[in-house]
Amino acid sequence: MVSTAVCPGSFDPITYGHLDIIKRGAKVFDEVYVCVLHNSSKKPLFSVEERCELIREVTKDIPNVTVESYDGLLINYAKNKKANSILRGLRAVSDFEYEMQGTSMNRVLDETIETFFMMTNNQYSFLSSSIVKEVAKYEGNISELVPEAVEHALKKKFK
Ligand code: COD
Repeated sequence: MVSTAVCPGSFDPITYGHLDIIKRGAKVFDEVYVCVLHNSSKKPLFSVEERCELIREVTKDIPNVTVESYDGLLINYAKNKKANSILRGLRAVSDFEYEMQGTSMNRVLDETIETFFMMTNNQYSFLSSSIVKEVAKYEGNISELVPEAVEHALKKKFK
């Protein structure tokens, strides 16, 4: 059986923390669909198309990764792709409650799709898209936090 995972998120924008999870996921699963979805509690800086383009750019060397967006429920996207897994990253205890709620909801919607969590790489445990945007806004150095293409895109946004 082919193992197919969806790696969902807002990715506004993608950081080295996200990229680390995607790269490690691509070693574990046969196929990984990175999907940009709407998080109703967030107001994005980048459009869905911009976010997808940036993810495509920084994952272009990983052959089993496909980047798409979906306007709807994550679980429906996963079913459309015949994915048997959802892959999420965990940074700290603070992530746990949110992940627990989302995972339980998704299981109610479809109990056949399992959610897997990968612990963050220690190096990126503090890293979030929000913190990157804040540092970029005030012209701080973000070169250690995001790939070059994302750094350029952020600089352009805040010019
Ligand atoms: N290290 C490791 N992992 C990280 C790091 C880091 N430094 N930074 C982020 N991550 C992980 C996050 O823990 C998460 O697993 C993933 O990367 C994506 O993170 P974000 O912040 O870009 O994405 P979220 O959490 O906003 O994504 C939420 C969804 C958009 C997936 C969710 O809202 C959703 O499923 N929306 C569609 C509607 C739906 O189906 N709702 C019902 C289910 S909740």
